Amino acid sequence: WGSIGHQLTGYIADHLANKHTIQVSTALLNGWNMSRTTTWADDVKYNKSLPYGWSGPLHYIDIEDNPPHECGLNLTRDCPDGNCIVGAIANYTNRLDCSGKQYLPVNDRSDALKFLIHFIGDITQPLHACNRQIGGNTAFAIFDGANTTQYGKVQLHAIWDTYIIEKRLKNDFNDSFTAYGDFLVHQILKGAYAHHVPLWNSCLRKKSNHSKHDNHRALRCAIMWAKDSDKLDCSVVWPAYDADPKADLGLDYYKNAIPVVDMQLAKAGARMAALLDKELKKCH
Ligand code: DCM
Ligand code: DCM
Ligand code: DCM
Ligand code: ZN
Ligand code: ZN
Repeated sequence: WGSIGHQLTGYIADHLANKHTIQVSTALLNGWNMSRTTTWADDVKYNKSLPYGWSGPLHYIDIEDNPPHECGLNLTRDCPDGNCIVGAIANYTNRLDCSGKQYLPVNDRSDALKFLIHFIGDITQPLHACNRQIGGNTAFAIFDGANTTQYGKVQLHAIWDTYIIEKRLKNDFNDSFTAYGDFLVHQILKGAYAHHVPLWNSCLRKKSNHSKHDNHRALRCAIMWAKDSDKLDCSVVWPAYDADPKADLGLDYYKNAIPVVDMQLAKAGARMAALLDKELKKCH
C-alpha cells in the first residue's frame, strides 16, 4: 500500500489493540502510534547504502501462479529462502518475542515492530502477493484519465497501492483520513465486517503444533494471509483488467475494487491488533 493505506491499517490497529499493547508499542516506537509509524519500512528501503537498503524484497511475495487462470501459493517455489513478506512476518514476530529465552536489545525489537506493522499491511495488497508483471508494475492503465507517466498511463500496482484509496478518501470521506479510518473501525466493531473478523484472525487463536514457538504460528498465519490476497488476483484484480486494459480504471473497475480495498485494509488493521495483543502480552 501507499502511505495513506498503511496509515489507515495502523489507525485501525491503534483503535482495536488493548491498552497494554498500546503502552508497550508506544514505548517501543518512541512515543509514536502505529498509524504514524507504518510507513517507516518504505522510507528505509530506498537507499541501498542505508542499513535497511536490502529490505525491498520483504515487502511482497512473488507467487508464481498464473492469474487470472490459476491462483495458489507454494512456499517452496515462491519463497524458497524465506526472503519474502511471509518469511519477514515470521522472522520479525520472532524477533519481537519477550516470553522465551530470546530477548533482543530494544533497538532490534523496535525495528522488528516497525517492519512487522508495515508487512502485515502490505500482505493484504493483492498485487504484493503476485508475480505476474512484477506485481502489476509493468501493467499500465488509465485511471481518471491520468497522464502522469511517459506512457500516458499509470501502473496497475500503483492504482491498487494508492489511486483507489485516494479517490475513495476524496469522494466518500471528504478527504478526512480520520473519517475513513473511523468508518473502517466501525465496520469491524459493529458493521458489515463484525462477523468476518473471527475468521480473519482465526489462525492467531488456534494453538499451533509447535505452540512453544510463536514464530510457527506467525508463519502459518502469514501463509494464509498471502493465499487470501493471491485469490483476489484471480477473482478481481486481473480479470477486469484483462477484459479491457484500455478502459479507464477510475470508473467501473474502481467501483468494484472499493469493497475489496476497504476489506483488505480492515483485515490488516484487525490482524495487526490481534497479533500484537498476543505477542506483546508478556512484554513490559
Ligand atoms: N513511500 C514512502 N516513502 C518514500 C517513498 C515512497 O513512504 N520515501 C510510499 C509511497 C508509495 C509507497 O511507498 O506509494 C510505495 O511503496 P511500495 O513501493 O512498497 O508499494
Ligand atoms: N513490488 C511487488 N512485487 C514485485 C516487485 C515490487 O509487489 N515483484 C512492489 C513493491 C513496491 C512496488 O511494487 O510497492 C514498486 O516496486 P519498486 O519500488 O521496487 O519499483
Ligand atoms: N460511508 C460510506 N459507505 C457507507 C457508510 C458511510 O462510504 N456504507 C461514508 C460516507 C460518509 C462517511 O462514510 O462521508 C461517514 O459515514 P458515517 O455517516 O457512518 O459517519
Ligand atoms: Zn506496493
Ligand atoms: Zn511496503
